[in-house]
Parts: sequence; structure tokens; C-alpha cells
Amino acid sequence: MDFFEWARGIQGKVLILSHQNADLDAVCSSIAMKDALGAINPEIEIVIGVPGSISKNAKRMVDDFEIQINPSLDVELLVILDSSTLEQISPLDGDVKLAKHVAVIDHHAPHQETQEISDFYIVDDSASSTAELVFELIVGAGIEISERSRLAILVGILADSARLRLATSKTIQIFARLLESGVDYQKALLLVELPEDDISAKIACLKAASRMKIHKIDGWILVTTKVNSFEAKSANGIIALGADCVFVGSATKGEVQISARARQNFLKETGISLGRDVMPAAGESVGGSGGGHKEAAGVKSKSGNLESGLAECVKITEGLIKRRKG
Ligand SMILES: [Mn+2]
Repeated sequence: MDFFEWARGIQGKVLILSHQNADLDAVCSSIAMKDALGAINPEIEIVIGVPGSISKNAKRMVDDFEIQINPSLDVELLVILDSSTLEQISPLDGDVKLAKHVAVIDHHAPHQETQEISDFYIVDDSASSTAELVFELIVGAGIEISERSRLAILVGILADSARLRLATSKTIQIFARLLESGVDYQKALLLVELPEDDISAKIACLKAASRMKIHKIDGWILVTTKVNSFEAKSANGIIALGADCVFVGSATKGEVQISARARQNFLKETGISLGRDVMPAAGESVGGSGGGHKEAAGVKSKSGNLESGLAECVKITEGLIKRRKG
């Protein structure tokens, strides 16, 4: 049965949850999902929730009253969006068993732990964004898309496809349909622009650069470094400086996080996917989990050792480069 067809029968409360520090794709998909579920089932209570926090620019998509930070997972239906591992929805990861039914809709590499707990597992890692997947589900079910959802989906796609740089022909088709429906494109572009970086983000990036360790492997440049926060932003910065692949780690309050990024030509020539081949294994090695996309992925662990986690990332990547060569 199709997801929305099934969801018509839901009687109790619905919670739409995305990942920690929910980004534009996560929040925009949540908005579209909420409006679509509300359209087919006006009687039920539907809540958008985020674990821990919401990112600065995603916050501009919703009114404060519409978002619940760390909501209760004791619901009839839990819809998990834009998250491939339970670690990504921590600190609520232990509460998923409170939900009667679980649906996962995501565009990261599939992960067994979320697959195992879900009644609906709609995952396509070739999609540019979760927003794109949610759009297809809504249209497929013949549900009318609200005006704010059309804008939200456009924003979600723009954000996660890196302004369409990672778009597929399907992305462009959906994009065109949304523009034809009258979405304000200039408004969408403004919403995607990040707010002015604060000074702590700039300092984190510069510190990440000053602490770089360079590993030359068969002509490729791998970099590892450490920061206290802004791992992803620092990783993007180091790729811009010239690294082929980078792992930026942080260890704060006993929690280890590693953000990985790589250049397209490195991934193409080595056949490596960070989200599939490197980060899940690296996550396990530090007692946590990892996943993500081919070119952007991460690890989270509540206990592990950062130093050995970063060493493992390099070791795994090196093994994959050599295997390919051998
Ligand atoms: Mn996403």
C-alpha cells in the first residue's frame, strides 16, 4: 500500500521528526509532510519536531510555535525525515519504541537500524533531497500541495542539491513543475542564502585549517583535523583549500563527531562513497554510527575516541584507494 493511502487510516497523533540541528531540507520536508497529512486527515494532531536544535536558516521557514524541540515520541505515527541512522535523532533515539508505527523517508544511504524499525521505508539515495522524495509521494497520492509547501519543497531542493549542482533530470523536472505552479523563485533563493557567518564559525574554520594533518596517498591528498564545532563548515573550507578528501572531528562533552567531504573527481576515480564505504565502518570503530551521502557524510558516537576515529577514517579510505589500484 502506498504511504499516504495507509496514513488516511491513522487515528492518533503524528510526529514528523528530522535530524539534530535540522537543516533546510529536513524542515522543509517536514512542512510539506505536515500539510499533506493534514489535507487527508484534518482531524488528527500533527506535530513537527526536531531533536536537540534547529539550524539558523531552517528556523526562518517556520514559526516558533510550530516546532517542538525534543518532542515526545509516544505517538501513533512517527515519520522520520532526512535521517538515515538513529544516532542522527539522538537524544530521542532510545524513544523510537514508544511510537506505534514508524515511517522513514530519506535520501541518504540506506541503514539497517532504521529499516528494521519502520513500517514504511522509503529511501532513495539518488534523490537530491528529502524534499524531492516527499514531493513525489504527495503528487503520487493525488494530494493537493499547499502554497507554503511548494515554496518549502523548492527551498529544500535548492539547499540540498547545492543550488542544483547535484540535481538529476528528475530534480529539474520537479523544479520546473514548482516554478510553473507560481512559486516565488526569488523568495526561495533568499531563504536559501545563509545568514552572515558568526565569528565563532569563522574561527573554527581557520583553526581547522591551522591544525591540518596531510596524508598523501597514491597522489591523493587526505586531510584530518580537529575543531570544537562547525565540523561541516570547516570540512567544506578545507576542500576549497585543495584537499581531495577531508575528515574534521570534534570531541565535546564526551561526544565524538566527524564530518567528511570529498571532491567529485576523487570519488569518481576511486569508486568510493563516503556515506556507504567509509563512515559506517568508521562509526562502528568508535562505538557509534556513520552514514550520509557519497560526497558528504558523518560519524557520531557518544563514547569513542576522536584520535582513533580520525585514524580509522584515513585507514579505511587508504584501503579502498589501494584496493582499487591493486
Ligand atoms: Mn537532506
